[in-house]
Amino acid sequence: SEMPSSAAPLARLSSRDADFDARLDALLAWEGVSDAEVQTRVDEIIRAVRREGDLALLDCTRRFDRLDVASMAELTLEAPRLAAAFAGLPDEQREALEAAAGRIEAYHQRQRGESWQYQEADGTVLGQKVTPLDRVGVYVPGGKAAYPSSVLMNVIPARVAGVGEVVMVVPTPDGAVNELVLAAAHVAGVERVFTIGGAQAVAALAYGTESVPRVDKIVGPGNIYVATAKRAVFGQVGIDMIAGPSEILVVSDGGTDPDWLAMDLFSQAEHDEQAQAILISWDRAHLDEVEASISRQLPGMERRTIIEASLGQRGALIEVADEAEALALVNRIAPEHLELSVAEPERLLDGVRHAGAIFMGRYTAEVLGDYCAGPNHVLPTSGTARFSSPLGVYDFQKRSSIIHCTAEGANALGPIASILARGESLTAHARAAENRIKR
Ligand code: HSO
Ligand code: ZN
Repeated sequence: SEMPSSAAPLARLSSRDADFDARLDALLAWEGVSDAEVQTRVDEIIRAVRREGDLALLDCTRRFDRLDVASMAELTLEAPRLAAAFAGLPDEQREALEAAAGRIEAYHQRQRGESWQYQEADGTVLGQKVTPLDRVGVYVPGGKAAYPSSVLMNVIPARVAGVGEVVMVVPTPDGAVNELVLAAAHVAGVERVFTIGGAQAVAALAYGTESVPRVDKIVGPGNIYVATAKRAVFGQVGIDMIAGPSEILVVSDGGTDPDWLAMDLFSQAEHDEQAQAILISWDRAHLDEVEASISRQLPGMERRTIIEASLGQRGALIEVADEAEALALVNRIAPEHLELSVAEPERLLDGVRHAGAIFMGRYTAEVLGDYCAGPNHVLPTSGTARFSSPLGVYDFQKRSSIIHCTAEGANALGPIASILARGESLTAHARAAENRIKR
């Protein structure tokens, strides 16, 4: 059947509609990636990499990336090659990358967790020692979803945490290298890049091969093979969260230019067909204006087909009764990005409990946070802002607890430990504690 060109570009909902809850739930529904067939293939690839190391990597790269090389040396890029990629960029791109990296670093410096200690009355010193991970692997997708900005966002917090070595993997299908990605790796301080991808790259980072060093944590987005492989190696190494499609939720009081809001919605929608862009307002005439602006601006967009699919499947303009209802909806959706496009965003902020990143006021377009404001753009999606946080320095640090008992401290704690140990029938525990009780 043919779609009339005047068809609404996205759904209109009102909180007064009888079927509002059901429609909203349908709109928000997102099934995480899991596919039995992909799982099987990923398990095979992981097994091959564990067994054959570099040979398996070369074989997978030949099969999946159509890139036939004789050794891993040809798939390894060292610091001078990354520096050359940076040097080869136009001035304006070099300056923009450095400006963004500077702001991102300054913001993340404030996230550094510090070690601490305190003393109990019995003289025992207790503390927490913070240490960075030794080595981290950053996955960067190839092809159309290769974002240099994501290189900065994944690598800089690791560097600020003090991670010893950051290695990057990025597939180069048919040998096509993305110079901007390599330049961003240089700016962010990546030591080495391997031009491998997919489940094989994840397996190599998790277990190590002759040429790829084993890392302690793997971060960065990827397709279903990469996500499935990350889940499979979790436990062997740490992983970051597994991101769903990108989302934006805008709350507008009606005072922001509808053309600005339409473009803010487009800016998330253009990421991919599954991306979600939603606008909430209590001003119906304003929603009409935004809808008209969307229809007017859409035909001129380069990524029109993607935006159209995204808005058509998962986008919505939602009318609510008032500010309080808007806030309740925000917390129910727990969006990745929240734009408070209102006159007094500070007043609404108090009521926001669940959101990955909050963009305050009419001038704070999400795009500024995506690239250069300073905070991280790797954020919890699909409602996971209920329980998780933006990628940060804390994701690359771990904590060890410190206990230092004096003789007096051991004497005070000994009886307590002994009683609890005997309650668990663990007599060696009990006697180890009792040995240190003064007679
Ligand atoms: N909006 C994306 C990040 C990004 N935008 C990268 C442009 N490039 C995260 O949801
Ligand atoms: Zn974006």
